[in-house]
Amino acid sequence: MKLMLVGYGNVGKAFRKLLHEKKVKELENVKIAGIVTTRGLMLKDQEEFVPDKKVDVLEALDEVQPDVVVDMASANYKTGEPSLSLYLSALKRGIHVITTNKAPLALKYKEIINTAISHGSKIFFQATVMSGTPSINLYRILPAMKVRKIRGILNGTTNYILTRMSQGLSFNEALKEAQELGYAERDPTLDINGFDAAGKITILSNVYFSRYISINDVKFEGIGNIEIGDALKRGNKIKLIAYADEKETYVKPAEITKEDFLYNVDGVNNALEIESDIQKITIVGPGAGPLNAAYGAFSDLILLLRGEN
Ligand code: 80F
Repeated sequence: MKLMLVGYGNVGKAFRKLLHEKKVKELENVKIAGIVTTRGLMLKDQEEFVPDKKVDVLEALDEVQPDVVVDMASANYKTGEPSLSLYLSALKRGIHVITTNKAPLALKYKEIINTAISHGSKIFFQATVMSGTPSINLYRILPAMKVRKIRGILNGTTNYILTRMSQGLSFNEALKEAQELGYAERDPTLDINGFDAAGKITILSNVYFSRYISINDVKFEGIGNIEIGDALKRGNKIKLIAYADEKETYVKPAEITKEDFLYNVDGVNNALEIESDIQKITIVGPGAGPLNAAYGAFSDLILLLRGEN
């Protein structure tokens, strides 16, 4: 089975490493046949990226003819391109797609899913929400549950910044740390202004409520001018909260009291609270980080090879 990796930054490199280091039986016949970035296509599987051809992602698809595309390229929330065209083209040819890139799904979820269904191909996207902490893939194992609402912390960078600010760092110092740790988007304003969390709650709404909304339907605020001092004096914390039910979807900062389970979700951790007709489920784990995001895609690859839908 041939893989084509798209994007070879923090997450792409961690994914390649996992693929080589984890000795998993399902992966015995899997190989990387190409890696494509803005710099071109490399047809070898080696750590140092040295492009063999100056082609874009669609040309690379023709050149490599993979069985699976693993998209770990930066998010383009304006158009979703070039990843959006890549997914549609791949899925139409029966090539499966695994992605950590939220933008195409946050913009054109319905089109992508319907293309996959009508061509018998699959798209897996656990890493787009909470990285390697199951959120999308959690839904697979909750059959027939009627979800009423979901609420959580879905951006690692902003939660890390808010936590470090409560420990005395300035906003800029905390952001710098988050960037050094590989949590932030290439353009960190996507984290700070709430866009990344809005993309994630859009994807979750589509999965958990079959709503087929786009990020353009979601109201969001970020933490750009956040003041946390007063909340801290009251013994509370500010968190960037994402919320969705069957009618409403939003992201905004909120003051959280000690009684709320989200109060103790600090640093790069993210959390999701799912309320349903059967029970309430909460899940907490790292929401960002190169290894964590790569693991989301890696676990998807194994599920795909096991024949999961
Ligand atoms: P990084 O900027 O390191 O690498 C991006 C790569 O994409 C580069 O190799 C670049 O050349 C390539 N690329 C960009 N445009 C391209 C194009 N048109 N054609 C081909 N290649 C192109 O980015 P990361 O950190 O490696 O992230 C990669 C993707 O994973 C992005 O879509 C992220 O949104 C996504 N992701 C990253 C996470 C992380 O922790 C986490 C999950 C998904 O919660 C948070 O704080 C979030 N900021 C992170 S969530 N790094």
